[in-house]
This record gives sequence, C-alpha cells and structure tokens, in this order.
Amino acid sequence: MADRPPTVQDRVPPEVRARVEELRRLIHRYNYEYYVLNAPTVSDAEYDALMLELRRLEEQYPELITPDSPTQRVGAPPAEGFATVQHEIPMLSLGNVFSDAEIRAWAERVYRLSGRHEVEFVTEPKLDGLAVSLLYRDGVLVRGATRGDGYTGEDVTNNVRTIRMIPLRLYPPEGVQIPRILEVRGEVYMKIRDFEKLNRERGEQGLPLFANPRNAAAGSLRQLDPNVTASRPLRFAAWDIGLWEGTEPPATHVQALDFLRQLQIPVVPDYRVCRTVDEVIEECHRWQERRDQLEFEADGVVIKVNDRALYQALGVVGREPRGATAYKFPAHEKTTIVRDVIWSVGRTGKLTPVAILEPVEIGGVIVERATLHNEEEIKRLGLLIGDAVVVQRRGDVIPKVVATIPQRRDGDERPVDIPQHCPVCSAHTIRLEGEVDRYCPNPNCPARLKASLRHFASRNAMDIEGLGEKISDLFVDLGIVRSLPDLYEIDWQRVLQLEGFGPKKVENLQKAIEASKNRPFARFLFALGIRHVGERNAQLLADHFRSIDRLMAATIDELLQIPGFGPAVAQSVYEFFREPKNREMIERFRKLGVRMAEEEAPAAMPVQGPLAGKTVVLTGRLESLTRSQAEELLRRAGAHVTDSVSRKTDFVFAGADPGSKYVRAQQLGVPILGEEDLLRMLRESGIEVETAARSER
Ligand code: I6G
Repeated sequence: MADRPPTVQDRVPPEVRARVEELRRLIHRYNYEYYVLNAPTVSDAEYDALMLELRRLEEQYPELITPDSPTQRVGAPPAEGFATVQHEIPMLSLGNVFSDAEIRAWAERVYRLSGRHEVEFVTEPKLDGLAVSLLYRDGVLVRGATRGDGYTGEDVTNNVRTIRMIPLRLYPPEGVQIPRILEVRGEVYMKIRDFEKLNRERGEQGLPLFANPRNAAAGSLRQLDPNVTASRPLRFAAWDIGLWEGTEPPATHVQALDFLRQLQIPVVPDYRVCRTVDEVIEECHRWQERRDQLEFEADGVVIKVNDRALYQALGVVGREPRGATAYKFPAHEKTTIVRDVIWSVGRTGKLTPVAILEPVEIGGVIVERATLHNEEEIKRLGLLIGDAVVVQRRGDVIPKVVATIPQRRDGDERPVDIPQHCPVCSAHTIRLEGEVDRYCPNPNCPARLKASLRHFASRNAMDIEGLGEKISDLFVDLGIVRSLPDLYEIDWQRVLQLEGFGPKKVENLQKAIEASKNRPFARFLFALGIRHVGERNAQLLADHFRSIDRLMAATIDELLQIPGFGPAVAQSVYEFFREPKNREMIERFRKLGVRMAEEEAPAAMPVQGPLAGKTVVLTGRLESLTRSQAEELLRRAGAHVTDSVSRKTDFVFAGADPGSKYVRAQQLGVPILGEEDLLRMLRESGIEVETAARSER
C-alpha cells in the first residue's frame, strides 16, 4: 500500500487534542463561576495558568484554533462600520403600563382574547441596557446583533464575543440536547458600581462621562474596535428565545429560561411565575421597593404570558406583542433647566456647587436643586447656567446633574463663576494642589458650624432627638451656639423667650441634649466630623484606643496599625488632634461631662455564644434597631460585621426589603436569618437588647 502523507489531524497527538478540549471546558466553567455566579472556585493565577497553557498548545498546533476557543474572544481588528442583520423573527418592543389599573386592563385583554379564566404570567426585572440577539449554531456562537428597528439590527458579533459572561460555545449537561439553531435574546447592561468606576476613570482621563449605565452599555457595545468593548465591564442577561430549530421548543417561557440556565447562559435574575393578576401586581411593587438596592438599573418589570403557544396566538399590535408588557417605574431621571448655581459650605469648609433648577417632578418629588459635586464636575459636564440638563434622583440620595444637553442651547447661557471668596463669611477660598475641592478655611464660618452641629446631633452620631436642622441653624444664627461644646451650655432661659419654644419642648430638648453626653465613645468620635472618619472608622478608633487621651497621643505609625487605616485617614486623624482649637474643644467637652472613653474592658467581647467569631452581614431594614445599633451590638457579641457576602460569611441577617446581599447569600448558600434570630442570638450572647421601636426623627 502506498504511503499516505500525514494529515493535519494526524499531526496533533490525541492527548493534546483531549487536553485542549479539557482546558476549554475548564476555562468556560471558571468564567461562568466568576462572571455569572460571582463565586469563583479558583484563583486568578490558576485561571491565568490554564489560559496560558491553552494559548501555548494553540500556538504549537494552530490547526486546533477555533472561533469558540476562549483565546479568541478579543483580538478582532477594528471595523469600518457595522454590517446589517435581518432578524428572522422580528425583535419586537414592549408596550408600557404605568399603574395597577393598567396592569389589570392589560391582563383583562389577555383573559378576554384567550377565552381563559386562568393564565400564568411570568415577571422579571426590566434591565436598563441594550437589547441584543445571540445566535448559536450547533452550540457555537456565530452572531450577535442589536435590536435596531426590530427587523434590521447591526452585526456586533466581534463585540459581544468580548463579554465574558456570554459563552462562545455551549456545554450542555448530560442528557440535555441543544437545538441546532438557538437564538437567545437579552440585555447587555452594566452594573451601577462598574458604571460609576468607569465614569470615574474617564473623568480622570478628561473623557466625557456617560449619563447612565444604559448609555455606557450601549456606547460600549457599539464600538468599532472590539478591544475597546473588551475593556468595558459589560454584562448580559437573557430574557427570551427567538429562533429554535432541531429540537422541540419549550412549552412555557419559564422552561425556556430554565433551559438557558442549564446551558450556563446568564438569564434575568429572579423571574417568577404568578398565577393571578394580584400576584403580578405584588411582584411589580416588590421590585419597585427594591429598585434602589439593586446592583443594576431596572426601569420596570416585564410581565409575560408563560404559555408560549398562547403568547404566539395573542399576536402583535403594531410592534408590540399582546402577550407581554412592561410595568414602568416612575422615572429616576428627568430633563430640566439650570437657572443658577450657588455654593453651599459644608462642615469641613468644603464648597459644593448646587444647581438651582426649574422645578421638575422625579419619582413623586419636586426637585429644585441638584448637586454638582465640585468645580471639576462642572468642567467635565461642560455646564453653563441656562443649560438643559439631565437630573437624577434615586431613593433618598441627593439629586445630581448627570449630563448636559448642549444641543438645546440658544446662546443665552453663561459660565458658572468659581467663588474666590466664601459666600457666607467672605474668607478667601483655597483649593489645594491635586484636590478637586475648594474650601473655606475659616473655622468660625457660620455655615461650617451649622453643618457641624447638624452632623453632631444626627441619629448615627450623638442622636439628639428634637435638634433637627431648623433648630440647630436657628441656634447658630442667634449666637446661642457658637461652637459644638456650647450645645451643653445653652442659656435655656433665652431659648424659652423664642417664638415656638414652649416649656415642654424646651424641657425635652434639654433632656435629649443631656442624655447625649453618655453616647458610646465611637459615636462621639464620629460626631466630631473628622475628615475620613465615618461610622466604621470611628468604631475602629474607639475599639483600638478606648479613650480620647490615648487617641490624642497616637502617632501616625500607631494609627496605621489599625487594620484598614491608610495614610489619608491616619494623617487626617493625627492632624485633627494636633490642632490647638480642636484640643481646646475636647477639653471643654470633657469638663462638660461628655463620655470620651469606652468603660468596658476590651475583653468584654464574648469568646463564647452563637455570634462569637462569626462573620456576619446585615441587609434590609430592621424594625427594632437602627443599622448602627445592630452593628454595635453584634460587635459586642464578638461577631465580625462586614459589608459584602462571600463564602466566608457565616450568616446574613435580613430585615425588610433586603438588597442584593440577600440574593448573593442565596446563590452562595449562606444561611439567611431574620431579625428575630438576630435578637435571640444577641440575648444568647449575653447582650442586653432594648427593642424599643426606632425613633423616626
Ligand atoms: O423580557 C424582555 C425584557 C426586555 C423583553 C423585551 C425587553 O426589551 C428591552 N422585549 C421583548 C419584545 C420581549 N421581552 C418579548
């Protein structure tokens, strides 16, 4: 028999072929654990080593390189433009409903047109991003396209391939058959935290900022250079299937989503089947309440008919399927006009520019002012007085200007003046080199004192019931309080002469101020308003030094010994106590009987008990304790309270409306306990818990 030249197949030893296959599977799995489950099981170094091994083998045997190899995600050259893609099944848009009544009316139509009395619906959060279609042929991602006008989209295949959550190839579990053609539809989006980080970095580089995560996601996906897309923290979540050929398609929408999940395709979080319209409405309310705690922007809740045959049969009106709709939350953002910019002075003397707006309703509240953060932000936004701007208001957070709309200028706009003098005390303002903030350096500036006093009296600081913003400002304006310690030497006879101050009110206020003298040391430290010393750092300082005298004598090196303390915090604390005026203030507090030490011995921490040595996380609203009270008690019970849930977390205590930490705990299988459990475990640790209802001041 004549000799046959070796084929390409023959050149690759079978064990290499097998190893390459194994490496791809492993890398796929670790990607899924890292990006989708947020629960990596290998270190970055191990992951990198696997990638390197795969790259080396592919370099040695280039014939093994396939487009679905994880080494081939990034690297396609920049395109001239995007080719167009025809959607075989149109990618429709969703109609909107805005109230419970409109949800009911939409569902009524479904019942009427279907002739059924019972219909199952599925709800999901409506992620605010960019809709895309992913096409898998024989389990390999072959095309990514934007929705476009629903019939024609743009081919963004090389860009979606860079999103690590999106599998380039599907690995079905044992016994699961994948369709020859599978179209997955979903949202490319960005987590809020990632969006903020991206904007911070862009700001530092002098690049224009994105107004919101949606624009950031859309702008990042529609980049001609896939390397730019690869550098952006994009995510994907599937919400539907489109084309499906080769196997029997799922009968219900939930089965479709479950199937995608089995294939390790990320899907929208927390989708639910609802059997009645009341349940649908409850879900919509639940999402609306949780909206500001989510890690991503959601602008509503999608409601769909679960039965796919019925969904199809209901058909389409215009470009909207009758079998689905979106319940839209009230907007977080609105457009309005900046009438003026004023500068407010905070307790550290920091001047913050505030935009005075043409009043606009956002989420049920009339917004008339929005923060502009600092003069650099004004520059970055390119803001002129008179500009149309996008204002964002989220939950209780101060509204902020997130973008200007220069296209709407008419020429009457004028630049914002940067104040060279404090608008309250006229002191010359300063801006330190390398810092973005401008300061009023006058420690006696009345505006600074007002802000300091408000902070001192606030709930998480000295918690002085009845001393709100109005009264504390009045006391400063009238010279009743000229420094923080004056609070404990108020001339109450004078206060009694003031309009609106009856004997009962004055007595209560006097008592509340007196009671505040005995707050825990950590609260006092927080109340002082030292730069970089928030509640957590104040607690660390109190735990470490246990008395003001030891703290005042601390060197920078000693301060740096505290875990988590960096040079900025240490320097700030050190300098605060070197300032003679601050030392005088501390002496006055001491003479007035304010507690400035932790009496219990450090060993008060129980070494036994259900919480001793446990790492715990709090989420949601507690009924009987404030968050800082709960943290304080947990620490006293020997627990280590942290901010984020990981595999190392022993328990998550969840109150009402828990946020993403709850979901994460569920994903990781961390035990989730309630407020009752928390109180019981504190008691079992020997901690006395006063469960009086929380004051609502
Ligand atoms: O479940 C969905 C989420 C988001 C959707 C959807 C969507 O658009 C942004 N659009 C359609 C047409 C459907 N479901 C059916």
